[in-house]
Amino acid sequence: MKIIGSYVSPYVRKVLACMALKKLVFEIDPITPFFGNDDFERLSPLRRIPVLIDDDLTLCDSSVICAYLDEAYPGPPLLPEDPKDRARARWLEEYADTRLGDVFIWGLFYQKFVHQAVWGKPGDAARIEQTLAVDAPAALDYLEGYLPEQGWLFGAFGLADISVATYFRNAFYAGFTIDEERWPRTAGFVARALDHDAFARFLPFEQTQMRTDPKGRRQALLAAGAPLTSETLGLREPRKGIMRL
Ligand SMILES: N[C@@H](CCC(=O)N[C@@H](CS)C(=O)NCC(=O)O)C(=O)O
Repeated sequence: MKIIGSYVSPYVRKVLACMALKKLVFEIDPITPFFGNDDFERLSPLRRIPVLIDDDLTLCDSSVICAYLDEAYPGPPLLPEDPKDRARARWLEEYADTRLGDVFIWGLFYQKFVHQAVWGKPGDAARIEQTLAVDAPAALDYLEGYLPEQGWLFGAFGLADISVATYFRNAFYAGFTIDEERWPRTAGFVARALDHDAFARFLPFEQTQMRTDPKGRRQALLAAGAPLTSETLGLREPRKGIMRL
């Protein structure tokens, strides 16, 4: 199996954590979506990561990919068994991918980090302010009512836990901290989840990816032991995405 997408993307991290739970072996082309070439665009018409290639199947979208992995491969199920809990888990996945993605990735990580790194210009300061003052606290208020004080959302560690936690790694990269007095459950849950081996095992590759520039990145990742594909769909210059930019 092949994954296309950077270790630092929360959506890629979500898929990799699910693959780790299922003990699936894969190769990865860890490109940032803005640097994808024409072949990348043929595989991912929205120019987004992650993409999964499994033999003759090419899939986009982390939720579609995780659902496929759960149905096609043995190992621990990613969703709980009870239909109501399954529905709750799917809702949390959707809430995380849509709202936490918007707040912490587009409102914060992208503005504070990616914008400068990819386009050479600072991000939108007003959007960062709105995120920190209004959007992030509202999201944390919502999560605080949902997340467990101990353990995981639905018994075993699974897709819902992964989906919520993954956005916070990027939020932390962008300097965000969770106020433990105001949101104790969320702070505890996120720390526990990001510590889980399904996330922790990829951290060295994330850190390597973050501290190297695109030119030396593949070499550095190979040296760190990342299972890279032999070919890359990456370009040297970025292209505008089609969804938002
Ligand atoms: N719904 C998609 C969202 C994926 C997504 O937005 N990925 C970001 C990277 S973190 C991306 O590729 N952005 C490029 C763009 O939107 O132009 C999923 O769950 O996979």
